[in-house]
Amino acid sequence: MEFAEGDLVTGCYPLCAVRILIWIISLALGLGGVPASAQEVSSPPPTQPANQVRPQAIVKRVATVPPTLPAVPCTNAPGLGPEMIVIEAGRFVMGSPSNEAGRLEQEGPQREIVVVRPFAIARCETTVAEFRAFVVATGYVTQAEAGDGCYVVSEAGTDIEQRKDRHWRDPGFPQTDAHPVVCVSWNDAVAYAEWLSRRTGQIYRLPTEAEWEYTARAGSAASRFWGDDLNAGCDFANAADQALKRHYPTSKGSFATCDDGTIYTAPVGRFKRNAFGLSDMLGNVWEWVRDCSADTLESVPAAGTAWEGPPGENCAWRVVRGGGWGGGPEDVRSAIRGRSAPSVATNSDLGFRLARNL
Ligand SMILES: [Ca+2]
Ligand SMILES: [Ca+2]
Repeated sequence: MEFAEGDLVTGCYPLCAVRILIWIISLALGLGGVPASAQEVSSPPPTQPANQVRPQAIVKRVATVPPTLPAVPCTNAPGLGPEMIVIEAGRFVMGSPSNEAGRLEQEGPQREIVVVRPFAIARCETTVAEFRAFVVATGYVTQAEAGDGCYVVSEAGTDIEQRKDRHWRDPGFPQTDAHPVVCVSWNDAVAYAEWLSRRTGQIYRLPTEAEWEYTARAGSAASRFWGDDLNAGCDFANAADQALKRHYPTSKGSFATCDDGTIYTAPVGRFKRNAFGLSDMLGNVWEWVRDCSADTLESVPAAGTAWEGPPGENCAWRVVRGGGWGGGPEDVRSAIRGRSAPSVATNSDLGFRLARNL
């Protein structure tokens, strides 16, 4: 799978449901992973201005050696901030080795990253209910609604199409309050984070790309937190699987041979968690991160902060991570890197989760 610089598409083995840019760069050798821990906790601030609400308390998590944890539904409370896990500072190897199956060249060269600052990250993807609370409170109109709509899967499941009548309220498949919000742009996600920050007095934001991969790996150097076998992933991630294949029998492309029971999005927290206790880091929906899109990992700051692009230039692309329900299971890996324009490339398998400063 190769796409020339400037092409807007694809990642889209089965359904072309995510429009990402693929770049071609040099290969790199593997370095191995360095596990780190998720730990302790902080609480909401001791004082709270009168016009702010108190966010949900952060849940204590302790690092575990087993690579996965049982599934636990998220208890995200709309308007109060998501359930979050504190991640301690630590180091890890970012990117994929040159022999990783499904690897894209922008996933290298592998870099040792030291995440200098502890932070908290949402245990689950942002839900429809949470996003609705923002819209109700502010009257916010997403860029898909204000513009030309969301990119969704065509009826045959063989292509994607932008439809003006598709947006986060109706992406073309059933979405309850517990499902991850989709069809939101990077700008929409940032607007949501800024609103929640104002409302709670905490600093909510998108995770940096390094923070995202650090927490997605949760100490694992394998391509996925459960190992390397995509066909063994149906307990851990909602990806393109046999349920999707049955629904779109004429669709070409690769599907996991297992059945995760979900055609489109799944309610957040339904699948087994990684060792840091996080749900759906891989699969379900792709997730926006803060960073401007760097062609290689060489540009990613070694301290785990965000790369904001070349000085003095506007950032034309923002990074998306983790794969989703409609993309190929090859994309459901800790190192996968896609990118999309921050304002227009909303998609029915693209959402986000928040991080929070401590
Ligand atoms: Ca699925
Ligand atoms: Ca995800």
